[in-house]
Amino acid sequence: MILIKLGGSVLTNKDREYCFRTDVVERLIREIKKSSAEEYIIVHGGGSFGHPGAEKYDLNKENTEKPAEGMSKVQLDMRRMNNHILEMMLDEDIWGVSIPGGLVTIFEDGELYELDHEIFQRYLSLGTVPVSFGDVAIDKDRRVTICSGDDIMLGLSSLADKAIFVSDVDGIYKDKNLKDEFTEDMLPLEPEDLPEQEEAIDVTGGMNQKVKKMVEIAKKTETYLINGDEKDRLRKILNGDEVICTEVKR
Ligand code: IP8
Repeated sequence: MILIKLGGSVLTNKDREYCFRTDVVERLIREIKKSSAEEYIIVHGGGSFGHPGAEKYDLNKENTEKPAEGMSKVQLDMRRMNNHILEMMLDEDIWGVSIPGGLVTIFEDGELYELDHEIFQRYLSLGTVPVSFGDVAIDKDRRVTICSGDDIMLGLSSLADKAIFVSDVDGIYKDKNLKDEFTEDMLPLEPEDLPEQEEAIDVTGGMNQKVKKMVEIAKKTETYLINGDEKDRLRKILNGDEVICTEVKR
């Protein structure tokens, strides 16, 4: 099974709320369809659907003043985004089924505590493609928190043969150089290592936190970060071909 994370930065226009980069999303779905990948799970991020609301309601902080209102509104935003992606998948005859991240996870003080693998396996065995996504989730300590798509990737990593993160950059840079391989000892990244786009909205933590999670995932399965803005990279890496990317290693 291959895990594919479609990052919010590649799926949406970060400068406009609720705005899909429709051509890019459609192309990425076509690339998955045309690839040789047979069994896979798609996880998508929040981009300009999920992040503005999560930030507004402080859902990623220890205290949020309006947990119920925030949960209800941000949940709805993410489900709208997810429905749209499922519709685009249906147009390509990919039988996606929605598995909201917030309903299959429990968090403890902002960290993933538990993820229900079994539900994903059941849907896979039906021949469907589970499509999970960053969401608002229950937290044992904080009441609510944000479950990022990366948390879902981490929770599913032990089931996967490969985990592919599709972003809008070629890979991870260190000292201004794109790294073919990235290992834990290369952390932390400094501000000059980050592409300018990273300044945009991202409540689920900066690049360092993301890369730390990728290192954790790399302990369980092969882990790659690729640029989804470049045509055919997703299809090629799914086929096992070499592409410009960073492989994160334990
Ligand atoms: O974009 C965040 O998921 P991510 C989801 O994978 C929400 O970090 C609701 C902001």
